[in-house]
Amino acid sequence: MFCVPRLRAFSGIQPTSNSLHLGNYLGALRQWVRLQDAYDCVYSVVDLHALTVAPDPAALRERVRATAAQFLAAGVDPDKSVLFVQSQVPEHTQLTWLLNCVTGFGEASRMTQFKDKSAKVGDRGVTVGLFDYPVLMAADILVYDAHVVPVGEDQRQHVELSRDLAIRLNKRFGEGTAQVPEAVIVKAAAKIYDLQDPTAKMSKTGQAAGIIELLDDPKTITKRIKSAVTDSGSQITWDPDAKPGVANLLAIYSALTDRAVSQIVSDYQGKLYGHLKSDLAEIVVETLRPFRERTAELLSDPGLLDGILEQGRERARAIASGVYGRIAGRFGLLATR
Ligand code: AQP
Repeated sequence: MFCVPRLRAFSGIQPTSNSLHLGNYLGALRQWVRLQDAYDCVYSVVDLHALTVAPDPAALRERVRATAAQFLAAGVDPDKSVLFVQSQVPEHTQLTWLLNCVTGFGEASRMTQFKDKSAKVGDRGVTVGLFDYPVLMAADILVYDAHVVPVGEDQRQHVELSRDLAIRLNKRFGEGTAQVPEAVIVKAAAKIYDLQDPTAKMSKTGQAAGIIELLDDPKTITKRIKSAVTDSGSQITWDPDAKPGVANLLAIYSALTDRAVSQIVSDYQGKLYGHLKSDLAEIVVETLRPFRERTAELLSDPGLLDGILEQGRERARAIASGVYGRIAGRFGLLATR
């Protein structure tokens, strides 16, 4: 009997806040959990990426552990998936240098997230690290020979760059140098928007009132949803262009209940925005209640969390060192042993 090897998935989330938000959950984390039965999954707290926004060191240490606990609470299973902290696997930065040397400056300059983020921090805060972020992300993916990368829409361009670089390596150094990855983006939850500005994506570094944090208490969640910006008129209809606020609430509702938007719209015929908001608040609160409790449990047992991350580090290194050695060898670098 033939045993078909499973494909590999890689993804990561930055520890840039104490709590992840609903966009991270619906756009990424929930897909991660669903992929675990079909793929060999490698998931990372990408702390090196978080350095691009100059975090306070004590806060960063705490957030790395809090982010890992939230991965587990969402359902990442360390017996099935590799869960580790990026900076503990040095091959990520080693491969970044090799990739820097095949990435065009113009190519890196076209990354829209760099343009958005650098506009936010202004000239004095823009670092080479922020500019190089997509190349580090390409190294994260290629160093595991990942076939698929489950992410939200905002990361599509970065995964495209990873593909381009893998194809380039294969052309330059021969087929089999790098695995060409593909983004996995679930359309319905690909982009969750800010509750106060439904034209901007919900982001950890956005205004508090526009975000639903996964660790928020029920009162805060209810307040945020009830004060979400809705649009003129009172009819509940799906019209992302004319009614982006209502469309965002409907998208969240649909993603959390696995019901089609059209069904939800028809249930709310003749009802007001207030009804939709109250029901959605309850759905979000009840979905997140067990998540919040499990995260607190995990954070109260540091030994357990450290053990999981240590085991993940060893498993991640076992893969990354082999792949890095292969790619570095094709570049002409001498083997380290
Ligand atoms: N609003 C969103 N809707 C859907 N998916 C989203 N993701 C982020 N925001 C949304 C997905 O979550 C994963 C982790 O993202 P990240 O934290 O590593 O970086 P990010 O995309 O820059 O997320 P944030 O929240 O905006 O962080 P900050 O404010 O720190 O930059 C990715 O798969 C992303 O697509």
